[in-house]
Amino acid sequence: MTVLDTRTEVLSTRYQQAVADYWNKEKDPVNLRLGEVTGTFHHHYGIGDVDPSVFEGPEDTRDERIIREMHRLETAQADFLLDQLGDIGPEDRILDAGSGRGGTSFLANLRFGCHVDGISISEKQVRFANDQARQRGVADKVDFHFRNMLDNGFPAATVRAAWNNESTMYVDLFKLFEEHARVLKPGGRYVTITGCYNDVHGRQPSRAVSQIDAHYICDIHPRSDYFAAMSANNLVPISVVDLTAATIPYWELRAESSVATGIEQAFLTAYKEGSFHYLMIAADKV
Ligand code: GPP
Ligand code: MG
Repeated sequence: MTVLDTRTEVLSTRYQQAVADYWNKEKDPVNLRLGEVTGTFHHHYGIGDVDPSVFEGPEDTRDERIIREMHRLETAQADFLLDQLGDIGPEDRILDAGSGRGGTSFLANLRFGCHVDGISISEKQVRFANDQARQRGVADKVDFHFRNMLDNGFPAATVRAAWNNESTMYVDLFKLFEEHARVLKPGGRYVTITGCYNDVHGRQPSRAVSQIDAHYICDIHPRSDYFAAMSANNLVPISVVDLTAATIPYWELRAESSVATGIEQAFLTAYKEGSFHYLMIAADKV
């Protein structure tokens, strides 16, 4: 099969190709410089309070301290997601849908010692993450694939836990949860951390949420869609945590950092006006 055939097979619409192009080109310091702090590259935001000592000390290393702190808060977010996965043993297989440069997958393998499969529609991210797996000496346990999360190719009922760490806003949730429900074992756990818009604010996204959509070419879902799509696919929520207040300090720090990308004020406006939440939802497959 040629590379072109593979690409057409994985990316079934022009929209998906455009999203893949975005992530194939992306090399923002906000992701690469933070990743270089510990060698674990994240594609999600942070949670928790900012340590005020980053604002003290010599001026010439202030930026470096802020970068380290942002990375610490992003790692705390991934740790919080992994806390929700339940009992995972070394023999289990778990699935990272929308795995980016691999950060959450590597932390999962470190914590549980189990096999982790990551999938991404960006060939470049898959290559980067597989290079990382080799450098870390875990290529036999952590494996990244150029695949579509709506058609992930794994056998039915083989996965103990699956998650989306800020990647559900690119896909139809009903199709996504149907595919997760197919591969999860009975009693398996699904977890997402996501930005979703507040149904109480109105039936359409706010201006600030629309700006976030335009920035990442994504389509942020209303909160209600998550529960409707889970319910339609035998995924029963067990825990919901509103992380909005916990992520605001990260965005305030990011807004004044040297690696701000220009989307910071839209996130701060959306969170503070209540049109948008940062939510963790965990569900069991029944
Ligand atoms: C990935 O993080 C971000 C997204 C997939 C965008 C949508 C997320 C929402 C919660 C709405 P990233 O670390 O690649 O983004 P950035 O480059 O801005 O840090
Ligand atoms: Mg980032």
